[in-house]
Amino acid sequence: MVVAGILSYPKPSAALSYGTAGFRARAELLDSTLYRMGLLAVLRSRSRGGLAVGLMVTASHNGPLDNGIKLVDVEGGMLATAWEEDATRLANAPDDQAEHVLAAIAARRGAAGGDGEVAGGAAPPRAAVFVARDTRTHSARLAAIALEAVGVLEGRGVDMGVLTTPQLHHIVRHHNGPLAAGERLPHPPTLYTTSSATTTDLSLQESTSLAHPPSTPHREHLPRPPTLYTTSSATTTDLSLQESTSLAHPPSTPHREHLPRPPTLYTTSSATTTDLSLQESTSLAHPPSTPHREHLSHPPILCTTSSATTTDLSLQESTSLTHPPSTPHREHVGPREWASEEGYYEMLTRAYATLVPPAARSSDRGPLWIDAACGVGAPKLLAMQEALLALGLRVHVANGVGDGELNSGCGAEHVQKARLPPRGFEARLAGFDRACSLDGDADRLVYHYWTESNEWKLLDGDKIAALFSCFLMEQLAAAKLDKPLRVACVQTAYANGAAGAYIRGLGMEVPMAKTGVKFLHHEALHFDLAVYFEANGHGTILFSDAAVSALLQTQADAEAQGDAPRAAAARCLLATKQLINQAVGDAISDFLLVEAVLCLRGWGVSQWDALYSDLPSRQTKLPVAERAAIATTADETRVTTPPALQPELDALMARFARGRCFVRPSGTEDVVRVYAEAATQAEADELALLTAQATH
Ligand code: NG1
Ligand code: ZN
Repeated sequence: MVVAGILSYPKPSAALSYGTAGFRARAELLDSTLYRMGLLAVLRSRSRGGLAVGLMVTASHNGPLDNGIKLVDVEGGMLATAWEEDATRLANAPDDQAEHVLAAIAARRGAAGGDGEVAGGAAPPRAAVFVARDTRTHSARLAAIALEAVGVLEGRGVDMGVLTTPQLHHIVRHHNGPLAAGERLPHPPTLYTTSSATTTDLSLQESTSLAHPPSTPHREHLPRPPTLYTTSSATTTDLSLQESTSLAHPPSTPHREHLPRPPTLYTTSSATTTDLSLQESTSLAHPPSTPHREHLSHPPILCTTSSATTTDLSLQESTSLTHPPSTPHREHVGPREWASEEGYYEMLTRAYATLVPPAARSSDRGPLWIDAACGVGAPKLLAMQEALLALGLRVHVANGVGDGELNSGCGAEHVQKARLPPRGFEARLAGFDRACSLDGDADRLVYHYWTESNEWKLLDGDKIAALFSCFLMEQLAAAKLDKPLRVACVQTAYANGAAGAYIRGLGMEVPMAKTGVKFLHHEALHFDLAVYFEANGHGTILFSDAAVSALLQTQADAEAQGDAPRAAAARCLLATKQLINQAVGDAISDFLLVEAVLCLRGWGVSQWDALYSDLPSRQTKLPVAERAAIATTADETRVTTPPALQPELDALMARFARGRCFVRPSGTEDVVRVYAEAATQAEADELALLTAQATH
C-alpha cells in the first residue's frame, strides 16, 4: 500500500527542502511531498504516543501558484528541528527508496508499527493528523493527498477544512494540551468523532484530478460550510528550483550573479515556529506513559473587570509552581473545548472582553480597515465580526477571497517590504483612521494609516512589539509582583534601531536572534515574559508558567488585601496571555491585542506611532546563484566571508550619520539581503546601494 502510494505520486526532479517555514514550491511539484509528509506526520504522532500533529497546506505570503506545507508539532509549535532533516530526506528520496527511508525513520524514532513494519498501524498508539489548508485553488487537492497517506498508515486523518495557520496550531495545542502533559489519550476524542462514511469531504468536492478517490480509509471530517476557492495567476519564485540551481555551484566555485539594477522588492516567505528544541526535551522529560501533571494550585480565576465575567479556563490547566523560572515551559494550555475553530473564537473574544471592559469601549472609535491579502484571514475575520461588534470593535474586511490575486498588491509582505499601502487603501478612506494587513495564511500583521497631511505611514512588527512592550511594563509596574520577572523583547538585525532604543528605555532586555521566527521563539523562552517580533509582522508574547504563577499569586494576594488596582493589573496580564497566541505569531490575536491596548489607553494610531520615530531604512536583495558565498556572525550583523567585505561595510557606515548596514544570505531564496538605515531616507537609500555594490 505504502509503496503503491509513493509510486503513484512520483517525486519531481527539483530538490525540496524543509526550510524555516516548511516546504514551499510551485503547487504542481508538491504531490509527492504532501503524500510523504502525510506519512511522516503519522510517524511523528506515533512517536509521541498518538498525540495529534498538524499538517497545514499553505505557502503563506507567496504568490498563488505556490503552495507548501507547515507541520505542527504536538505542543502546537513548529515541527521539532530534528524531524526537519527527516522531512527533507524523505521528501527527496528517489521513489524506489522512499519506503526504506520511511522505515528507517520509523525505526529510529520508535514509530514503527506493532509488527516492526511501518504500516503495522494497528498496534497502539494510533496516530492522529489534523490537516488544514488555506484558500489556494490547489490546497484542497493537496490536503486530500496528505489525508490519503495518513489513512494508508492507518492513522486517523482529520480534515479540518480551511483554517488560518495559527488556528491549526491553536487546535493542535489545545487538543493535546492536557495530554501532552501526560494524560492518556481518550479514544475516541471528544471533538472529532464524525465518520468518513457520513460526512462530506469538502476537500474532495474541490478536487477533480485526485488519483485516489474518497475510498481512502480512516479519514474523518469536520462538517463545515463549503468555502469559496478562487483561482488567480501570479509570478512566483520556485524556491526548490533555485535550490537545485545553487547545488550545481558549490561554494568552492563561486558563481554569483551581480546586481546591475536598482534595489528590488522582497518576495520571501514567512514562518510560524516555536521552540523546537524545548519541545523535544519536554517530550523526553514528560513521556505520555509517565504522567507529569501537576495539580491546580489555584481555582480558576474569575475575570470580573468587565460585564463579561469570564472564567479564564486556560489557567485551569495551570501546572507551574514546581518549575523554576530558569526552565520556563508551556503547560498552561486551555481546555479541550477550545480545540476547535469555534473554541478559538471563544477564547479570543472572552479574553478581549476581559481586557477591554465596557467602560473602555468608546462608541466613537472608528472601524479598523483590515486587508486580508485575499487569503484565508478574510473568512475567519468575517466569522468573528459579529462577536467583535458586540465588544465594541468594528472591523471592515477588505481584500477577501476572490477580490483579487492572493498576496499581490496587498497583504503584510507587500506593505512592509514595498512600503506601499495595499490595494483599496491607496488613499485616505473616509471613515477609516487606521488599517492593518495580514499575510496569506494570517500569521503576520502590520498596521498602517494616512496622516491628516496625507502621508501614508507604516507601523511594522517593531512598532507592534513596542506597543506590547510598553503595555506589559505598565501593567507589571501596577501589579507589583513580589519577585520581578525577567522581561525581554527579542528582535532580529532587521529591527529598526529606534525600536530597540525605545524598548531598552522601558527597562526591558532586547536580545537579538537570527532571522526566522523559530529562532526568536527559542530566545524568548529564556525569559519569564517575552515579546518577540520580526519587523515583517510575525510575532507574539510568551508567558512562562513562572510568570503565570506569579500573576495568579499576585491576583489572589491583592484581592485578599483589597488592593483593586493591583489585582486588576494582574488580571489584565493574565487576560493578555489568554488573548495572545502562545504557540505562534497570529495576525488575528495580535490585532485584537493592539486594538485592546489602543482602546484602554484611549489612543489613536498616531499616538501609538509617536512612541518613537523609525530611523529611515531601506532593504534590497541581490540575486545570486550561490548565496553561501556570504557567511555572517551568529547574529547576522557582520560578514565573516569574504573577509574583505566587512571592513568595507564598516567604512561605509562611518560615512553616514546613524549609518548601519548589513548583508546576509536569505534562508528562503537564492538572494543576499541588504539592509541599511541612516538619519535620512536619501542617505539610507544611498547606503543600501553602496552596500549592494560592495557586496557583489
Ligand atoms: P529570509 O529569506 O531568510 O530573509 C524570510 C524573512 C524572515 C522570515 C522567513 C521565513 C525577512 C527579511 N526575512 O527569511 O523574517 O519570515 O522568511 O520564511 O523578512
Ligand atoms: Zn504567513
